[in-house]
Amino acid sequence: MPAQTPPARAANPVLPGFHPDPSVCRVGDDYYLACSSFEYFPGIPLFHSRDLVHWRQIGNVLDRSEQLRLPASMPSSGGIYAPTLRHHDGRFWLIVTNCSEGGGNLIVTATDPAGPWSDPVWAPGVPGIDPDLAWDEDGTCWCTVAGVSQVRIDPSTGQTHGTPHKLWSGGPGAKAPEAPHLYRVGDYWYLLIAEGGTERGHGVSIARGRTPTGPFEPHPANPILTHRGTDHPVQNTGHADLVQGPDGSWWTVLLGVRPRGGTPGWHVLGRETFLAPVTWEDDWPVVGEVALDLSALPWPLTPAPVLAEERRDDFELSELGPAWISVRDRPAELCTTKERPGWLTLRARGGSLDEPDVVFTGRRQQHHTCRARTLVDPGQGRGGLAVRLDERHHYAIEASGAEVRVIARVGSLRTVVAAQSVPAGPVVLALTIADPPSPHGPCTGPDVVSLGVEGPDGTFTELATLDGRYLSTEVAGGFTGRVIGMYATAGTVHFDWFDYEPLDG
Ligand code: 6LW
Repeated sequence: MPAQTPPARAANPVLPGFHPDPSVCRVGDDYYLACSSFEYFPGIPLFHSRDLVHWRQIGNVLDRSEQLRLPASMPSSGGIYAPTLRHHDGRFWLIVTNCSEGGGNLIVTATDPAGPWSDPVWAPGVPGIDPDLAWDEDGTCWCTVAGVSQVRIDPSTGQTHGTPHKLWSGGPGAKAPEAPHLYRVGDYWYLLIAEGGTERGHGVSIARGRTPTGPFEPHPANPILTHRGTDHPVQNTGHADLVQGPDGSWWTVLLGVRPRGGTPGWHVLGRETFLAPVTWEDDWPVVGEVALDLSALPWPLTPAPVLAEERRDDFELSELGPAWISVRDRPAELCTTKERPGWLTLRARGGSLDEPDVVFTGRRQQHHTCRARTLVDPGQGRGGLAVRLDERHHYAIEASGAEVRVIARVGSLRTVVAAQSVPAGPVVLALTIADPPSPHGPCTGPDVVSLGVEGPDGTFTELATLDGRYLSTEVAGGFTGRVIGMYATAGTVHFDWFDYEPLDG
């Protein structure tokens, strides 16, 4: 099938799909951005841009097992939370929390953000999640964490000095003061935080002081950004990081979600990265609208062509591209393009999609409507194509021998929804995610997921269509979003190609 190359977007979200907790830094004309990755390996997708709108993934920060171990004991939505990415003294610094057994706060560095990144330096004295690094004028580095508290740190060793001290906890009684970032702008140090929790109450608040250690005076009208209680199509806005645009104007990256359907609204793509303008009044930042259209930015846009391999992977290369992510780990003996050239080989280790040790490799669902297909040769094994939110929430179409089956897992319920005989051998498995049928009402879900097989002439035979709400964060909980990919649950399963086609109009 020819690769689709739709025109470049100048739209928010600038990173659609499961790309939460953005942290951004500028080095000359270049921008770099990192996101959380939770239970997926490799961890922390890293993006480059020249215009803050068009981002290309140039790697993953934690792409070696020595850097990132995510044990089976770690639940989904554990793992890698909320990095801070900064450039200081000629190097990139990234601090992040690995919320899993044997984890903690860690710092990695690189001279080239595309990698390699260093092995982690652990910082056991850092007293919480969502760590930030900021250097003051004399080179002292301050690490500020959710809560909000702060400790002096030597980021090259992870050694903290002194006792952590409380800085500011947002508005009185505010839930979850977190995601702190500390900046020097003009005569003030600004402490930017998220508060209200990462759900509909999410918001951004700010305080300022004369030194990086405070005392901090809160903005009189906090939060400076929230969509709580509004009918804005972008909800849960919060977890922001500030940056200057190519023209010196100020901007923020932040996370938001796009709920769809009736009440209460379901978001299925995870928390996405948005861009919004910032102006300054009385030495306080004022966040402008989180607009869905960014075409009128005050600097030239530099759209990157959509690469064919972003839509379709023929598995011709010896390494998988950076957008492919696996659940918890990706040992070469279980996931490789080297065993059968031109194919992705997945070797099951026993676990099904219901288990933490499933062998699964996929990509984020980034469009509300889309189609994904793969040509699978199950051999003597069993494997297929799945939309995954976590172990307890996924839909799959699976091939084994001369049969394909659609399996739905929702919470504690797991059922084979449909089965059909097919000629033994390679078969094209397909799924389409579409708008829910009209008419819409208060109980209408966000979308529908159809799963089936494609014949040699391209005809799609649907085996089942399932309500997408059960693969939403509002149902499943957690911090991630849908990932669509291939898996093996028994034996060795080969995939000749995988394609992903956006259908959003
Ligand atoms: C993260 C926190 C948050 O640690 O969600 O929205 C948590 N903000 O800052 C998980 O991403």
